[in-house]
Amino acid sequence: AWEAIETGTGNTVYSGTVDLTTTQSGSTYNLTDGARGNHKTYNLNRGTSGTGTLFSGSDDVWGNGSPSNLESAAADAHYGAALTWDYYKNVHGRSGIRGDGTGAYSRVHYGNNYVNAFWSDSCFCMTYGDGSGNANPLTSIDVAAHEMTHGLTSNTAGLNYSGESGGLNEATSDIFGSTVEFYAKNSSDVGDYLIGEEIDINGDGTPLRYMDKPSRDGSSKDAWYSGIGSIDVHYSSGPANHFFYLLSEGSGTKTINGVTYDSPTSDGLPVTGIGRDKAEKIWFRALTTKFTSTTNYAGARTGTLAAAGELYGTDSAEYKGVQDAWAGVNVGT
Ligand code: ASN
Ligand code: ZN
Ligand code: CA
Repeated sequence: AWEAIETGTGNTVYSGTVDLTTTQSGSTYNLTDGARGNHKTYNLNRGTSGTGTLFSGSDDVWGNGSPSNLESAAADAHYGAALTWDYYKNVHGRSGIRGDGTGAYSRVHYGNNYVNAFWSDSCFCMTYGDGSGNANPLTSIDVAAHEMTHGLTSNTAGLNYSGESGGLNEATSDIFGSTVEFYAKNSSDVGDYLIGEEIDINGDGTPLRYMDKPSRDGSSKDAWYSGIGSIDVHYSSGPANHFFYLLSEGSGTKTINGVTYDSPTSDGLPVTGIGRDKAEKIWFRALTTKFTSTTNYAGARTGTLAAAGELYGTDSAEYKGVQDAWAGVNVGT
C-alpha cells in the first residue's frame, strides 16, 4: 500500500484541538509521525508489556478531549512528542533523541490506575499511565517532554540516575519539560515553571514540582547541601531547577503568563535573569558537551560556566548570571 504524510486533528485532554502529523496507508490513518522519525503512538489498553496496537482508524481525527475516549490521551502523547522533537530540532539543532533522525515511540493507557509516566532506554520509548481512576492520563506537554528528555540525557551526558548526578538528570528533564511547554505556545498551554500542573496528581490542583522555589512541594530542596546526593532524585533535582529559574528570570517576585513566582536565593543576594532563551542554550550545551555520567553539582557549575563562556564570553552578563545563579543555590560559594 502507498503511504502519505498527513495532517490530522487531535482533540487532546490537555492542549485543546491541535494538528497531529500522521500517516495514511491505503484507506487507513495511523498515529505514525512521518515528519519526525516515524514516531508512533500505541494503545496498551491497560496492558503492561509489548506495544499493544498502533492507533489507527478510517478518519484522521483523534479523540474528543475526554480521557474516556482512548484516542484523547493518545493525541496528547503524539502532540507532546512532536513538540519535543521540534523544540530540540529548531532550538538546539538536534534531530531526535540520538541526533540521527531516529524516532522513538509512545505507549498510552499503561496498566490500571497507574499514576506515573516513564522513559525506558531498553524500548527507546515513553509510557504513560491513566492516573487515578483512569481519569487523569499523565500526558501533558511538560510530562511528555520530561520523559523524552530522559532519552536525550541517556544518549548524551548519561548522568547516572542516583546521587547528585541523578538529581541533575531529573532536573534536566524538568528544565526541558518546562522550556518545551513555553515553546508550544498554544492557547491551552502558555508555559510555566511548574511541572505537572495539568495532570492534578495531588488531587488538589497543585503541580508536582515548582522551579522558582522547589521546597514549595514539601520535599524538594532549594539549595545544595552536603548529603543531598542521598535523597530521592526527584527532590535532589531542586537546586538545579532553582538555578535554571534564577538564571532565566532572576530572583524575587515575577508574574509570567498569569503565574506568580517568588524565587529566593540561599545567599540572600539578588540574581539578574538572562532570559530563558539563553539559559536553555547554556544548559543544553553543558548537557551535551560538558556533563558526564558522574557529574555532580560542582561539576554542573563548572560545565555550565564553560558552556556560557563559549557561547557568550567569560566577561559577559550571561557568564556572571551563571555564577550568581549557582551562588543563589549554594553551589560554588
Ligand atoms: N516519572 C518518573 C520520572 O520520569 C518515573 C520514574 O521515577 N521512573 O522520573
Ligand atoms: Zn524523570
Ligand atoms: Ca508546566
